[in-house]
Amino acid sequence: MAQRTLILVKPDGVKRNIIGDVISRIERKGLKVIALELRTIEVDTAHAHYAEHAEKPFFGELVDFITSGPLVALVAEGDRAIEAFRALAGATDPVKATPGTIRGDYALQVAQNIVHGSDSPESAEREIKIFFPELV
Ligand code: DAT
Ligand code: MG
Repeated sequence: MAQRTLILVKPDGVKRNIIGDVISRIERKGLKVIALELRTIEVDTAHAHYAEHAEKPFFGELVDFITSGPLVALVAEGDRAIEAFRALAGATDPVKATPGTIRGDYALQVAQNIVHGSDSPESAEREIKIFFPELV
C-alpha cells in the first residue's frame, strides 16, 4: 500500500534555489509528487505544524524561521515514503547528517536544515491535513 508523507522545502532551501534539487532527489528515489505549493505560512499554521515542539526552548526561533519567507509544501507518495524521505533528508543536525543526504550536502546549522519530512504515519496524516486539507 502506498504511503504519503508531507515534505517541506523550508525558507532557507527556497532562498538558496535548491527546490529543484530536492524535488529531483524525491523523484529519483521513485516517490511520486501528488501535491505541491509555494507559499508563506502564517504563525498559526506554524504553531499547528510544530505543535509537538511548543515547549522546546527553540520553538520561538523555529516559528520565526518557518514563517520568514516562502516555503514549498508537497506530498510525496510511494512505498514506505515516510522512511524513504527521512533517509534522503539525513539527520536533524546537518553536521551529523551523512554527506549525500540533503541536509548532509547543504546545511551546517540545525535551525536551518533545508527540509522537513513527516516522522510517522500519524504525523503525516496530521501534517497533510494542515497543508492540503483538500487531499484528505
Ligand atoms: P526533524 O526535522 O528532523 O524531524 P525535529 O522534529 O526534532 O527534527 O525538530 C524540528 C525542527 O526544529 C528541526 O528540523 C530543526 C529545529 N530544531 C530541532 N532541534 C533544534 C535545536 N536544538 N535548536 C534549534 N532548532 C532545532
Ligand atoms: Mg520532526
